[in-house]
Amino acid sequence: PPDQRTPAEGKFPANFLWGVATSAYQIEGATQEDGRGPSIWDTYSRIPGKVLGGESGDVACDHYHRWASDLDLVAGLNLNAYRFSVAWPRIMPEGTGRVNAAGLDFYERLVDGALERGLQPHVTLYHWDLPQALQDRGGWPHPDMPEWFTDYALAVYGRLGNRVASYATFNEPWCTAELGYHVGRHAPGVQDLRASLLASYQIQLAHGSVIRALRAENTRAELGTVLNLYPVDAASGRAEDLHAAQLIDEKLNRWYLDPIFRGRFPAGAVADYAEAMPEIDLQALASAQQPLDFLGVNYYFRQWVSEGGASRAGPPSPDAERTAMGWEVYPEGLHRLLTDLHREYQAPKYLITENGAAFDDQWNNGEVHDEARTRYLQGHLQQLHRAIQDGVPVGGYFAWSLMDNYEWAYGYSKRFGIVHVDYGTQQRTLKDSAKWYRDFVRRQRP
Ligand code: PNW
Repeated sequence: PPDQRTPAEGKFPANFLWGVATSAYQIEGATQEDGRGPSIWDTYSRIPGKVLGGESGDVACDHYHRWASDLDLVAGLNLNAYRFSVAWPRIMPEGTGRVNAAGLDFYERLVDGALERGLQPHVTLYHWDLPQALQDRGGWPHPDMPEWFTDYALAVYGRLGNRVASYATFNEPWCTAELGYHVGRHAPGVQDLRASLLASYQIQLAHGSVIRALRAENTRAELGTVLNLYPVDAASGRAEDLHAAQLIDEKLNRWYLDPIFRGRFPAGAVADYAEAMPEIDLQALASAQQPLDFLGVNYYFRQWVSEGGASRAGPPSPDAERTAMGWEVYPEGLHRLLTDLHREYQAPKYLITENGAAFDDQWNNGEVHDEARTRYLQGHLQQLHRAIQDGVPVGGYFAWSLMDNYEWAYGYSKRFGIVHVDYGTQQRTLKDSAKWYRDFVRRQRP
């Protein structure tokens, strides 16, 4: 790999967490094993036309069988933390009631395996794989979801307990509500704004309920949640564009931040949604505001907004570098996002729970020279360092992702890994970006 030690490479705090992130459905495979029940992604991926190439997570990276060597890979990168998610359908195949011990066994092996290798386990309780049985009863808009989710969370906590360093309730609830229940580009594929607003409301209550339930257990693990957040820019200085940008900021960012930090939805978005708003008790959102130990931030790109709405493409800088997803590469956005966020909400701590990029990698004789991804990581780490220097309490960074995996509606066509996966043989190959990250972390850690 090219020499990457920049003169600007600063020192991160001594106890900083260096990790990689994954999620269950995207890597595990083994969807029929050890009593796992079906999830909404097993169902959705089989609907013709929904997922590119009709691909599913049936096999994915076969991580369910390769977890031990995958943890070796993580440890080999000099990291000290690993973020993964627990699949609800493995723990409760019917969504509620009966607990499947074999499912808990798997995550217990994974947690102990991580600890043995010096990796702090960071668990996400919900990363989009809802048990199909619960979707059959209505899914996230259902008023009993907070209670069902809490039962599930307590089953996970009951087994993994304080061996886990942190529990996040949700990964990117915007994606669940908006992509899953409004535009229908994610499972369960519903297209109904009212249902999506109701889903986001029940998710907030479910978050609050789980945090309260785990606090009542006197857990020593840190508790938080994970949001996908974006700096928002108006496409021009026109009043219409500025107004549209403000509204998008409320619908995308603050719709998820305000309930957990202030116990309410942002007023501008509520007013704009008026016609579609379901009959809900907005006062009850107060219960979503529970003291958190950390906020997980997933940062990928910024939103450019004009009167017509948001677009990830963005008119004003057509020359900006883009990833294979079409997402603008904008490292300064991470500094901007964190400093703005901290000014507004003052979370006690932030974890960068995801940051990374898909590029069209070329595997060649056991090497992948992914210079663009290496530059991406380096640029974002530099901006993260600046944010810390400017006083934002960031405790860790998790690159998305450990390895190429099932990129939802894009199937296996988009590769976010710092480790390459050959899906024919399941062979793992460190890309240059993984080697760069490994060496960077080595220079950081004592
Ligand atoms: C996140 N968007 O998803 C997820 O947490 C990961 O599971 C996923 O693989 C990763 O980012 C890369 O996509 C997102 O449209 C999906 O803005 C969509 C968006 C953002 C994040």
